[in-house]
Amino acid sequence: MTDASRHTVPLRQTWPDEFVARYRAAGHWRGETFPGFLRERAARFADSVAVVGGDTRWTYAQLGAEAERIAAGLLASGLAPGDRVVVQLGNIPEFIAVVCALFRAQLVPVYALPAHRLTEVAHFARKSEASAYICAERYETFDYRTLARELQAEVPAVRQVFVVGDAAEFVSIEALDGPRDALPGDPDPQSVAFLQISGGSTGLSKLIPRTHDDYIYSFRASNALCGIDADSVYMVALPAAHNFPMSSPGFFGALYAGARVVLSTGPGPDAAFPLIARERVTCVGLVPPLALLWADAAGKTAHDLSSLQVLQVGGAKLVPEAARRVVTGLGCTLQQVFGMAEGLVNYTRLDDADDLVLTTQGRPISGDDEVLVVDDHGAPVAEGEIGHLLTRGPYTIRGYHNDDAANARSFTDDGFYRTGDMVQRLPSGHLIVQGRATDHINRAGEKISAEEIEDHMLAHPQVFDAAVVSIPDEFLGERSCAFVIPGDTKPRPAELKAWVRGRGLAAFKVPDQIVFVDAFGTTAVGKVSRRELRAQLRARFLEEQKDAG
Ligand code: OOB
Repeated sequence: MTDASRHTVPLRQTWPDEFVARYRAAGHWRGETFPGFLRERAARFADSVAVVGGDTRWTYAQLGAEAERIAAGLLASGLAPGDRVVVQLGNIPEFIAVVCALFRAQLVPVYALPAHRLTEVAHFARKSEASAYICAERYETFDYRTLARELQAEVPAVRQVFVVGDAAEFVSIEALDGPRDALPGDPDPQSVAFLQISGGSTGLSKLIPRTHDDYIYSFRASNALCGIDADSVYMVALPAAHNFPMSSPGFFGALYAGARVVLSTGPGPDAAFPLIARERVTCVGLVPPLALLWADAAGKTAHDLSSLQVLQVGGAKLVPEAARRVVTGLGCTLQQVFGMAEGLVNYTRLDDADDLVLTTQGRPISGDDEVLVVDDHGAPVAEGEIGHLLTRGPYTIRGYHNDDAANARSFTDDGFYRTGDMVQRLPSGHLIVQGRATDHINRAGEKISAEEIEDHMLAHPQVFDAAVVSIPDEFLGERSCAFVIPGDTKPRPAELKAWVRGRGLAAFKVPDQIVFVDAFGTTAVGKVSRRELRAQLRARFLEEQKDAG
């Protein structure tokens, strides 16, 4: 069956012809594809260790064979090239094998994080028109087979479920097999390889179609900037489905280089340090709160961390003082990473002067990354002033999947992506992130849309109105606080938190704090936007705290 007949919305990510020509001529887009490069590495690095996780240790040849078996099995079980498959797996080797298999079969992964629950997973499945769901029997004590049943009840188009581990009534990934000659050839390098999930600054997460050419460029170029080669050992400590540990340089960068990927099931020192010592890990990416935790624990641990060369920190702002603590605590090279699943990634360079590394979030990967810093009306700000960051380039999308409203909002007429971030640009091109223009909470790198959580809270019968804002938090960077005007009877905070969780959402979206207020008390004349309202509530709250403290 062709893609067109199974799906109402085709997968597409296109750049105007002149940009395609430019990115090709510059050597950014080389016509490489995921199945193409993975097959080549399986042969070239056959006996090198590719993936380590739990009790598993796969060489490149073994990873390649696993991917072929699973790919053939998925097609034999009725999936067809072009079908979209929601993948929700934790940091286990099977995650990598499954994703490589999907590429091999020209099936399109849609990445969910392990923390996502029914509401989110169902949204991804609907929006992508997914035909299948792949999960693990269990990860961090949660049984995903239960979620699979609920998902199929809610989105019947998800006809098949494949499970790593005990599959119950579903199909076991371990048992999959099929004829290798049914596997397709290599895809068009400009076709969409997968759908990544956006941080979701307004409402629900959007789906981000990334092409083979553009994504491979992003991690090939990242390898050079992060010092990754065949001798590197790259650790995935953050959730592997996130863009940062996937491609900046991530496990794909590592596999591209013939390096070793080590999966840590937990991001904390307890799980990661013994693995670093055992596998001689050279590079790892963390969010700021974890980096601080690691820096603190490094001074007390008996594990040998001397192999660590580069510690990358990104996903949320690392303030200079925290950066200093990280450098002192871990004694390796710090690299700040400011990226987004939509594309643009900035790195401090490994040989940048200390003050740039400590105080900036780096500069773009590519000479062809166009960066504009503009005022509220879209006019460029003066050099060094703070403004909105807009960008377009060889690995930044031109549009979301199946979302006209978001596309109208998030892209300019000439194809720049409105990142929502407020930045300052130094003459060297380095960017300092100074905040953002959109109302989301960046909770230790997890992005939470204020609007999405307000919607769920408003559905509670005893909530008259709710506004969710970010509050600075010493450990998380930001935490979420919901201001609630109760209805006739005031619910207990714990009840409201349980309510949000009960709506089938990731636990990180449950408000950290709930503050009841009688009214939002907007003194401004006339209609106040939600954005202004949130800003007022946040300001008043912080003021009151200052007075109290
Ligand atoms: C990464 O990707 P997303 O899609 O989860 O979130 C993107 C947003 C950015 O627009 C920015 O608001 C924030 O996360 N952010 C940072 C930051 N890195 C990301 N804010 C301040 N300082 C930083 N270093 O988070 C992501 C994707 C690829 C690589 C690294 C991070």
